[in-house]
Amino acid sequence: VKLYNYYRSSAAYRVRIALALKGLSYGYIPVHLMKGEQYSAQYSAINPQNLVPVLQDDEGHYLYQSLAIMQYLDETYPNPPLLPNTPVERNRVRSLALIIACEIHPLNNPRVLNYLTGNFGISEDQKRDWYHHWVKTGFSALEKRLAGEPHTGRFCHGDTPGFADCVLVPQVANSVRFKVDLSAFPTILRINDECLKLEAFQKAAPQNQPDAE
Ligand SMILES: N[C@@H](CCC(=O)N[C@@H](CS)C(=O)NCC(=O)O)C(=O)O
Repeated sequence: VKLYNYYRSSAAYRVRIALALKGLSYGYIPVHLMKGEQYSAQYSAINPQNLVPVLQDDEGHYLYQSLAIMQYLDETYPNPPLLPNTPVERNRVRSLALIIACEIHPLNNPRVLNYLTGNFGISEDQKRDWYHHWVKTGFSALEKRLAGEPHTGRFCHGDTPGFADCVLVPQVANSVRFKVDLSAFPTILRINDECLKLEAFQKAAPQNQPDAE
């Protein structure tokens, strides 16, 4: 199994956490996003979307999109499970993850930020405001749900780490890097702290990757 990866990519970080929670080892193939390696002919042939992560399984299949890769891992290596048992609970966990993966992360991707600065001439301050705005909008809803729903435990769903935690921790890390004030989101911060106590999350952290700068 090989993971096309970049240490600071939060989408790749999700998959690294899932792999670590499952206890799976993998080959790390760095794709330097800041140097534009995602646009090389070789990588474009692997992923026409020019994004990381891509997972290559032990039979050579390429697997795309971090949440779909996590789902694949859960189906292929069911223990420990990343998702709960009932359809209602599974919807809860997936919908928490999708608040980040669909409503925050795509708006704050480097290619989106570069398009705003490059094509519309917005300043670095405006870019920062844009980034902060979408994190705060998404995190406000996520915080309300996590703080108010009875299934929230030590982690996003109960007392074992799972699918939503794999997505929450990388978004918190990114938001801290972009200096977003997260003090209005105590439940998110508490769960993030709980996750970071675990070896799987530490192993997957950006600073512990071979291409970390
Ligand atoms: N929806 C995709 C998003 C992947 C994605 O946006 N990856 C970012 C890094 S976090 C990337 O490769 N960006 C390259 C770029 O912006 O040029 C997923 O979940 O896998």
